[in-house]
Order: sequence, then structure tokens, then C-alpha cells
Amino acid sequence: MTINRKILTLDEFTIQQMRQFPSATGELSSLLRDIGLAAKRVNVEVNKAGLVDILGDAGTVNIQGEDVKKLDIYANNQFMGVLQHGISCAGIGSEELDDFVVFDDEISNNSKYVVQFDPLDGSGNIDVNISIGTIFSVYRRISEVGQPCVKEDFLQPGSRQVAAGYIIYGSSTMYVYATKRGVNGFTLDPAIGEFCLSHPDIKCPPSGKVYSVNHGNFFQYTINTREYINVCQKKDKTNGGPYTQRYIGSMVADVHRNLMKGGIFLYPGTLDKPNGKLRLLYECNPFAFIVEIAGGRATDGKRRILEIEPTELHQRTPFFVGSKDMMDELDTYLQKD
Ligand code: P6P
Repeated sequence: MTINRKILTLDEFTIQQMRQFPSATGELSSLLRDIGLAAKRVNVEVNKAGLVDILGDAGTVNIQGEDVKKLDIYANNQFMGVLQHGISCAGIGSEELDDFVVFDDEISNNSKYVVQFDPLDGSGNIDVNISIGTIFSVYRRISEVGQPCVKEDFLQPGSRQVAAGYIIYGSSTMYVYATKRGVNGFTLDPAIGEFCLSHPDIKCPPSGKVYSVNHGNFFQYTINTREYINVCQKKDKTNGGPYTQRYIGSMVADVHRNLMKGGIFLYPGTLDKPNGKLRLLYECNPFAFIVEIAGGRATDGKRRILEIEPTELHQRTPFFVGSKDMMDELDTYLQKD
């Protein structure tokens, strides 16, 4: 029975999806709802970040060598907390934690999934009120259910993700997640405190007119990457342009915009950092999964992001993601590297 209501909440939608599979245990639906709960709690703090003394560096430095702001810690603890006290997650990996965390209690050890997340991506923008986000990735564990999860559960290729998603804390707060069945977006309705289905079955337009890259690194990129960027600048009405350059230094916001409107996001390797800056497991894999399910593509310049066999929790990768036709054109340049 489909709930005959114009607006479906996240809870109603995930339950409706689960009911279509009578054999489903409901663990994934429950996990996705848990993430929604943590996102609502983080959203409250993000929205008042300018008002309370939650801003400012927490005085610690994370594995990325970046100053950790108090909201990063708060967000990390919120997502870890709901997953640890839920019924679906055996353990987590986080940008804010050097190693993965095994929840190691009877319920958690009997859970099917592990989750990796960047609790607050773009946190350098917190103090200047630019959109930031949470990114997450869900895998079915490969270790024996009933036992504590192990490191191999977290080092699976992105193609084995069961679900992935992000929350963007922007002009509105939106929760977007993908499973193999599609990508759906839910906008937080503050009046009822629920995420409501606002963007069903999101598809990435096959092309667009936006390219997103940090031009400040231009002379650090390979010759072929620079050639592609020059091509973007020369586009006009005769060859699919003109293009606009949009880059706000917050990956969730940049990729979300390009997913919705069409476009391409590039974070290439540079001469001194050939693997670039972005993290494979909890930044690139989730977005690669989401964008591919929506009809786009994601590579490291040579191969599908989702085919990369991870070796470390915090490994970096060059990252190119977006509309299929734009990615196909990019390939003709990067394959020459
Ligand atoms: P740069 C934010 O720190 C982040 O991880 C992504 O959200 C963003 O796309 C990227 O780094 C921006 O990096 O080097 O261009 O400032």
C-alpha cells in the first residue's frame, strides 16, 4: 500500500521502500533514518554557529593536519552516536578519527553494515557562513556477522557501496541519498522537524555549462588538465558553451549544484600532491556512487573511482565528477597524461 500523501517524510519513504522488499530486514532503512536524526541535530548547531561559542578551533589537529573546529567534533560525535546506538551498524570510519571504530557490542556485532563519513566537509567555511555538508558511505560488511567488524570491512571498492549520501547545510538543509534504485532528495521542513521528499529520482543532466576547479592551482596541474581548463574557458555558443566557472571551496555544495543542474567538478592532482587533496573513502566514493546512479560519471583521471581498491582509510585521489558528456570530453584530454 502506498501512503497517499503529497509529501512523504524520510521515515515514510524509507519504510515504503523497505515494504517493497518483504525479505528486507529494515536495517538499511533504520540506518538512513538514524543519519537523518543526527543531521537534524547538526543542522541546529550549524544554523546558530555564529551565535554561540561553538565556533573557533577546538585546539586540536586532525589526521589531515587541519585545525579542527568545534563543530567538526560535535558533528562527528552526533553521527557516531546515532550509529553506535542504532541496530544497523557494526562500526564507523571518519575523517575526524585516525582509525576506524569497532562498536563491539552484541547488537552492533550482529549488524550488517559499516559506515564511513566526513562529518562536516568544508568546515573551513563555517566561520563565513558558506554552505557545508556531511558525506557518508554505507557498505555491507565482509567479515562474519556476529563478530566485531575489521579493517577490511572499510577497505572495499566504492562499487560495493549499498548506499551513499550527503546532507547540505545551506539556504535549506537537504538530505540526498542513493541506493542502486535511485537518488532521492529530502528537504528539512523546520515546521515539523522532518526531512520531506522534495527531489524524487534525481538525474544528473548529461551536460551542463558549469565547470568547478580551483584556478589558484592551475600551474600545478598537468599540461593536459590545463588544456582542458583552457577549453572550458574558450567554449561559446558554437561548441556547447559558454561555460561559467563556479567553485566555492565546499565540495558538497559544488557537487550538489552540478548534480542538479549539470556540470563538472575537478580536483586534480598537482605537481607536489599527485593524488590531490580529496579522500577516496568518505568524499569521492560516496559522490561517485551518487552521481553514477544519477547518470553521471566519476574518475580519478584514468579509471572509475568506484573501481579503486583502497589500501588506507585516509588515502587521497584525484577526483573528476559530473555530467556524462562533459566527463567524456574531459577523458579525451586526461587519457593523454
Ligand atoms: P581547495 C574543503 O576543505 C574540501 O575538502 C572540499 O570540500 C573542497 O572542495 C576542497 O577541500 C577545497 O579545496 O584546495 O580548493 O581550497
